[in-house]
Amino acid sequence: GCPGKLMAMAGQPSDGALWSCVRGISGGQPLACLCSVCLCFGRYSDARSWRAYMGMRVMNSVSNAAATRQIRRIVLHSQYDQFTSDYDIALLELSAPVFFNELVQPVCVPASSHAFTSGTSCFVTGWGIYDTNFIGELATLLQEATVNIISHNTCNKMYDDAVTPRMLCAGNIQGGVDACQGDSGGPLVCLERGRRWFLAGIVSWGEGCARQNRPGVYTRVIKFTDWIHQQTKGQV
Ligand code: 4AZ
Repeated sequence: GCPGKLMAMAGQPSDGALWSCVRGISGGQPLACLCSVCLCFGRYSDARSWRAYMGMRVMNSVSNAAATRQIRRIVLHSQYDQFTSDYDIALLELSAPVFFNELVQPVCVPASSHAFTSGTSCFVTGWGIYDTNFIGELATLLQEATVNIISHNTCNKMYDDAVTPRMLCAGNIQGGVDACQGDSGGPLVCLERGRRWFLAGIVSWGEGCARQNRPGVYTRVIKFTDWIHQQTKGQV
């Protein structure tokens, strides 16, 4: 699981994830604060009905969360398309800063010029369906899977050109490893230069789960770097 791998960085305030990245804090696998619009915030867009629970490993064990915050603001991407899943991203602004510790860590937002190389092994985490033989069965403990970045061209061939420039594919061409239903909105993170964790993608869609030639499709975060900075106006 992800939290157990995190390195301790006690007491650093989160007044800027980029600040933290610059300082090289991201030593472990973090939880992402970006979310996909899919199923989530379009239908339930009232910020008052949401909470952010951080540093959790057991699903829904909210009383064990390392930190809890109310949500001040939800920013949906205005170009989100529910039919194609294009622009599948939303931002949640926390009501108050959080202090980083061994369970709560920031993740770097990649520069828009950042290239996540095809073939690189990255990690996706979530409490979604973990066995396609038990459809509907969610995980109790946070799960982590290793998935490889797949080139845009290769992926578009497998998906009949449904993969837009705002999407990034990762998985295992042979099948067997993937994100699945319930993982949506979760982070696809890559350790770059053995040093810092970057948010390469956000779980978005795929044809089934873990099928051969049907890799997971993620929101391509580098396409939203400028949008993220605009929406957060230097707060991040
Ligand atoms: C979903 O429905 C979903 N195999 C998420 C990820 C994938 C497929 C479906 C990728 O939330």
